[in-house]
Amino acid sequence: MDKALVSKSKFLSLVLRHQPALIGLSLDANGWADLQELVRLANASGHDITADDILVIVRNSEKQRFTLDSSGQKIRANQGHSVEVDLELAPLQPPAVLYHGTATRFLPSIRQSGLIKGARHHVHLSQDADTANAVGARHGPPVVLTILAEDMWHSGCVFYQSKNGVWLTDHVPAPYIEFPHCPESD
Ligand code: HQG
Repeated sequence: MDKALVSKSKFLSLVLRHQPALIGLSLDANGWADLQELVRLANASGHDITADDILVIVRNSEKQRFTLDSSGQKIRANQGHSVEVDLELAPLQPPAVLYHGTATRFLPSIRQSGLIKGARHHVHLSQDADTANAVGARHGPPVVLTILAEDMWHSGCVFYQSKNGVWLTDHVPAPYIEFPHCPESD
C-alpha cells in the first residue's frame, strides 16, 4: 500500500477500534460500522477517504485488519479494540506455545505481573516468533517471550483467535512465560 493508504488505514484503526466518536460514528454491539456512513462522517470531519480506498485497504492490508460483512455494507476491525465490542469469537485450544513480542524495558514489570491487556480487550499473542519480534519492535528494542499456551489452556485459561490469526487471551500469568536468557532481559 502507498503512504497515503497506510495513513488512511491507521485512521480506520483509530475510529473502528478506539475512537468512533472522533467523527461521530457509532459501532454496533459487534463492532460493525456502516461503510457509507463512515465515509460521510470521515469526510465531514476533514478526513479524505473514499469507499474505494476502504475496499483497497480491506483487501490489501497485510495483517487483514478489517472485514466487510456478507452484504459488503458494513466494516469492522478484526481485533485490537479498546472500545467495548463483542467480536463473537469462539474459544479455541491454542498450540503448545505462542509468542509475545515486547520491549526489553517492560520486562521487570512483566516478570512481576505477567502480561496484562492494558487498554485493549485481550493480551495479543503470535503464532510465530518473527511476527512477535516485529510487534515488540514497535515499542523499542524487542524481546520475544515464549508463552506456555497449552499449559494455560489445561489450567482453564480461555483463548480465542481473531479472524486475522492473532491469538487472544485475558492475562498471561508470569509462571507461563519463558524469558530468554540474555543480558538485556535482566
Ligand atoms: C506490554 C498490533 C509492562 C506489552 C500488533 C506491549 C498486535 C506490559 C504493551 C497488536 C505488561 C502493550 C497489539 C506488564 C504487557 N508490564 N508492560 N505487566 N504486560 N505489557 O500495543 O501486544 O498493527 O497494546 O508487552 O500486531 O504490542 O495494530 O499491545 O508491549 O497484534 O493491527 O504493553 O497491535 O496490531 O502494547 O500489540 P499494545 P501489543 P496492529
